[in-house]
Formats: sequence, structure tokens, C-alpha cells
Amino acid sequence: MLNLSGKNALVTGIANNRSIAWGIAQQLHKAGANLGITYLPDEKGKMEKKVAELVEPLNPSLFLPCNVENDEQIKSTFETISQKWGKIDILIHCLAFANRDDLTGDFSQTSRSGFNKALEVSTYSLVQLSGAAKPLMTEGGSIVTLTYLGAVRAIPNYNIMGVAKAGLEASVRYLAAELGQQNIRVNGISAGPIRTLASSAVGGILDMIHHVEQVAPLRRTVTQLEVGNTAAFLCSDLASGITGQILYVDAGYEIMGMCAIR
Ligand code: 0WE
Repeated sequence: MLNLSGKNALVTGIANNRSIAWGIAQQLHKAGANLGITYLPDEKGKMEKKVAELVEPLNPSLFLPCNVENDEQIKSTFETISQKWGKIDILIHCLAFANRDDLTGDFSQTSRSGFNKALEVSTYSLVQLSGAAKPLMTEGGSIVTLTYLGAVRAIPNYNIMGVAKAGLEASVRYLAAELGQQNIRVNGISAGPIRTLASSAVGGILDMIHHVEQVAPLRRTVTQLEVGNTAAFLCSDLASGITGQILYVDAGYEIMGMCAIR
């Protein structure tokens, strides 16, 4: 059985009740994990309040601000983990950002600053958080990140995020190769499109979801809780032989071709 009791799990990327990270946090909690939650702080503290209220039923033992563009915040996050937990077993990375105007129009017009921003927040952050977690994963561990098919196919408007996710998937392999010696496994979940805060801001997301409902083998999209179950599996001993992989949790969409003909 899937059992995460005695495991300390840090979950990043919860913004609201539609976040994939929220689906993951709920399933890790259900499996018995002890949770630490990070949120992206804003000036007014609105995000802190909102996320704190949401996660309260999961009784997190840590609740910390962590903006990955701020080295100090990352340092203090892992200092607190070291003091309060002593060790960390699970790291969930559900962070991505690109400028809105880089998620539409011509990819060739992506600015240097927009390119760097997307790769810093969406790609480098996995490397950075994994490096910070490594010395605290003293009993082995599991790192899970979220990716998307746009890493390996050219998906309309995904643009710079596709490049960022391609780098993220390669980072999964390089981290897995390094951290395996310490019995730390690193995997990615490639989720199908889901309505979240991030995706709702994208023009045409409803058309994309409709398309998936027409052509995916399961004739539907996936839910945050299904992604959460896969994350819980990857973090459990049931997945002890799996590392460096990208698992598609997409109702089978990725295997299909000739989608217009049925
Ligand atoms: O990875 C993602 C979301 C990425 C994302 C979305 C936004 C929207 C608002 C990153 N940064 C921002 N910045 C914003 O200001 N997905 C897999 C969801 C997604 O995003 C798309 C998609 C899909 C699917 C963007 C274009 C086309 C398809």
C-alpha cells in the first residue's frame, strides 16, 4: 500500500484550490506525509492568507514564503527545514512563469529578458531547490516536477514555456544521474491541460481542453487529484525503481497521431 507516514514533504506552487500542487498536497496528506507548504509572497500578504486558509485542513507543520527569484528566501526556507524537520524526504516542484506576451504570437520575437525570466523561474528553480534539498535528503528522497507536452512538441502559443519545459525535462535526467548515488529519485509528471490559475490566463485553453476530450483515449482531461495520485506513487516505495523519467498523466493524449481523422 501507498504509505508516506514519517515522510517530510515540501510542496511548492500552491496558488489556489485549482492548483495542481494543491491536488498533490491533498494526496500526499492522505498517504500520511507531514507537509511543508511554500507560497509566493506578495506585498499585501493576500497570497499568504489565501493559501494558509486553503491548506489548513492538511495541518502543514511548515508554512513558508518562497520566491525562487530570491536566494535569501530559499536559504531561509531550507534553514527552517533543517531546524524543524532535520531531514526532508519529498520535494514537489510546481513552479512556472513566463511573461504573458511571450505566450502568444511569434516565438522568434521572444525577448532576451522574457527568455531568461521563463527559464529562471520555470527551469533553474528545480536545479536550485534540488541542490538546496540534497544535503537534507539524508535518508534518500523523491523529487517530482510538473511538465507539459509542449516540451517535446510545438504547441501553439506555448512558445518559451516549451523551451523552459524541455530544459526542465533534461534537468530531471541530470539531477537523477547525480542524486541517484544518494538514493534520491527525480521524476517529472507531464500532465494534460487542466483549468488552473495559470492556464485560465491563456487564450484558447478551453479549445485545447475540448480537443483533448475529442482525441485522448480516455475522451476526457485529467484532474489535479489524478496528478496528485501519480505524484504520491512516485514519492512512495512503490516507485523505488523509477528515476529520471517523465510520466504522462494525460488520459493517453500523447500517444495519438492523425487526430483529425476518426
Ligand atoms: O505550463 C503551463 C502554464 C505556464 C504559464 C502560464 C502563464 C499564464 C499567465 C506560465 N506563465 C504564465 N504567465 C502568465 O502571465 N501549462 C501547461 C498550461 C498552459 O499554458 C499554455 C498552454 C497550456 C496548456 C500557454 C499557451 C498554450 C497552451
